[in-house]
Amino acid sequence: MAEKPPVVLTIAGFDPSSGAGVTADIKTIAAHSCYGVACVTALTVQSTSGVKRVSAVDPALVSETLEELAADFEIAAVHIGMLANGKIVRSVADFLSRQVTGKAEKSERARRLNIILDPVLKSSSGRELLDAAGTRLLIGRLIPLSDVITPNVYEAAILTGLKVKEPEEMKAAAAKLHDMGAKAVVITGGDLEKAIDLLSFQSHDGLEQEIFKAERQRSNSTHGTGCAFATAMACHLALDRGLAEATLLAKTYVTAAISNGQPLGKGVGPVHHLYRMTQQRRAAGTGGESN
Ligand code: PXL
Repeated sequence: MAEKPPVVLTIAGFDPSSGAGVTADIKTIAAHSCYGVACVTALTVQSTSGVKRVSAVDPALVSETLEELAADFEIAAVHIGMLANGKIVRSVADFLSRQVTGKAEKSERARRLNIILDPVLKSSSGRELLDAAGTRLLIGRLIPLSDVITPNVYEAAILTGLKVKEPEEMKAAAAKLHDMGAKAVVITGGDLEKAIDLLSFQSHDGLEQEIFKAERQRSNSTHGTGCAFATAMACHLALDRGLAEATLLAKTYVTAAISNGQPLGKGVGPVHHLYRMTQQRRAAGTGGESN
């Protein structure tokens, strides 16, 4: 019988243009040969030209969905994206606390739950995707519960109150996030002049900080890069890869998803989450793209 794929749960908003949010995350999860399940936290009205409206889901619906999924599947990793408001953050934090305690009490063979938090605060078009109460609770409850947090430089600045642009500032912000309870931090700097990501974690030897560099790409297919990066990290951890390897592979995936982006929509187009399928079709000689 075929081996079972790891199950990756995404807790995120719905972007109907599928560049970001749960539908994009499911594509990313499928691209990594994992099985994706999703809990929707908010509906948004948006297209490639930006977010027009946000409507949060009933927090009780979020709690029930999460419990239903956890009762049915053995979840290997959780990706957390847009949460909209404080009540939803509380539902998610309560659920994850129960899961983490439950796993610790179960037999030592119970799979560990990898929790990846992408602290989504605003859309790139400037729309608020988490309210002030939500941000406070995310800091107080979700950061300490998570195994990895993946803020971009803007989110790292808001969460820490520090200026975050240069590599040295990224290192200082990561250190502050550790003081706030973060176990491992990846600050993504795709918007910087040199696309730099910083991985920071505590090891037996103390604080380890590693810079990952890539050339900044001039592309209009960048909608959903943050969601794709964090979800790819969740998949690699679900597949038992280490932190540094997961970071490198997730960065490579996002870079390729940007460079293979197709000109869809009138605004900032989506990354191509499933670019590997086209490559496989080309390699098999069955075509793929029309060009
Ligand atoms: O990229 C952040 C993001 C995450 N999740 C949803 C979004 C956005 C940005 O628009 O709409 C649902």
